[in-house]
Amino acid sequence: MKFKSLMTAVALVGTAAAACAAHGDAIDVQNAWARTTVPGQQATGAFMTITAKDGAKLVGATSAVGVAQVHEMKMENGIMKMNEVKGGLDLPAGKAVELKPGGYHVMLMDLKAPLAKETTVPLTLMFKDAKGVESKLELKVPVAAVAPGAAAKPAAMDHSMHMMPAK
Ligand SMILES: [Cu+2]
Repeated sequence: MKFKSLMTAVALVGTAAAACAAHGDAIDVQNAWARTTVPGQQATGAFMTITAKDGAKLVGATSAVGVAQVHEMKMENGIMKMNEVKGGLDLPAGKAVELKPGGYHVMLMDLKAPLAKETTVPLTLMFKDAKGVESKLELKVPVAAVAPGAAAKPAAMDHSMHMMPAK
């Protein structure tokens, strides 16, 4: 798959937020983080807030650490389930779309090694704009046990959910 390099940006989350804005990038990613894993754990989630200035769809993701998929988590018949978002996650123009535990997330599966805290994982997000033009955004996502800035809370429930990726 070939992407236009026009909108490609390497954003080191946090430090590069201002630089992104300065370049007038159409897509802004804030507060990205990926959840730590323990040895033997095959899957985890990456979370962030994405704003597409002119609207776009998040159509996919790739990562060197394993298989990446855009997932949606929701209740079905009283059971929390997650599925790949088919056709892309809609990012309405100018609206911050939150990917967070219990909702949309980027699933990282078939992990080659545990994700340790205070490391980063490379993550490439693929977008398609209203005209169908594809672009990608390369991120270095910090690994953390809980959402940065969020109050510490038990993560056991989220972990159990992530043990069952829908294939
Ligand atoms: Cu998932």
